Amino acid sequence: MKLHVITLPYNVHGKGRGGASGPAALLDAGLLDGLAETGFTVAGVTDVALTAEEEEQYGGWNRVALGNAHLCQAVSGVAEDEASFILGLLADCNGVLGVLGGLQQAEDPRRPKRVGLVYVDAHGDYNTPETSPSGMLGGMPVAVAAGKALTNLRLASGIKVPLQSPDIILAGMRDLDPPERKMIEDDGLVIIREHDMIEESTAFHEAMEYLSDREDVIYVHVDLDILDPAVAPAAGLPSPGGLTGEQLGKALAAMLRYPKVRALACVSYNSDADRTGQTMEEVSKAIKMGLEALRGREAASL
Ligand SMILES: [Mn+2]
Repeated sequence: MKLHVITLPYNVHGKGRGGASGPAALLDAGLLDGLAETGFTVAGVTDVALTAEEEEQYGGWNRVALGNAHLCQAVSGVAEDEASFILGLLADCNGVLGVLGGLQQAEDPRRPKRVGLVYVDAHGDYNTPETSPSGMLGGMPVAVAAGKALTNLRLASGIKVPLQSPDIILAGMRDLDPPERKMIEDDGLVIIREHDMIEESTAFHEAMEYLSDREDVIYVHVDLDILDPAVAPAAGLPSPGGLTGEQLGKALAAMLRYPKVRALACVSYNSDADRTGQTMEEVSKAIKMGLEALRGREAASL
């Protein structure tokens, strides 16, 4: 299995701050060295970068679109190689758009692939500008991917065909805004609950099998605020409750055993706020445990 790492160190605030500090910090701490020891070939690391001209453009939301356009290019280039697996280390949840776009466009942009999304997050991120209580763009990307808002951002990110409700699984969410909850229910999104993830329940596997039957390729997106802030305080938008790094790693491994899963991204690790390094430890553990499953997958396909 050839592992390609793609980083996106930009958020609405610019480069390398807050969650955008996480990708480089994880790599600097030797995340990949650890992976190589477990038998992976790390085929390359691509750091998504805006051009000098783009860096000067104003507007955080605009920068998110520019970053996602580059991310889409990077992902589609790698995804063309069937033997590749993408590990994304992204500033925040808005990066879901560029990864989906890249997977959709891989090989032949004129014939978009059917892409399924497993969205692991304490939140639903299914707000639109009209429903959002906070107005934060980071609370909207799933709704954007589904074509419910911000069409230009979606198209800039390379998602030509919006995801349909059955293409989306929301996993582990524990903190929803009321209008968001209503929209999730109205649209009938598939939900994997936290205990289903921990226990790898029948509901968990039914949802993964359904997606595997339906899609060409599946992307597992992880907002690290799925972790319990008691064990990982420097991840995303902390919300009480959630998983340990070990529980997340085990759940990710169970997801990655499904062969259609071709990409995993972890987002919103705020290295700047991780003074003790405790969050880094939990995050690294989860990523390594998750990727372990790819080894079994490779053995099974021989
Ligand atoms: Mn999120």
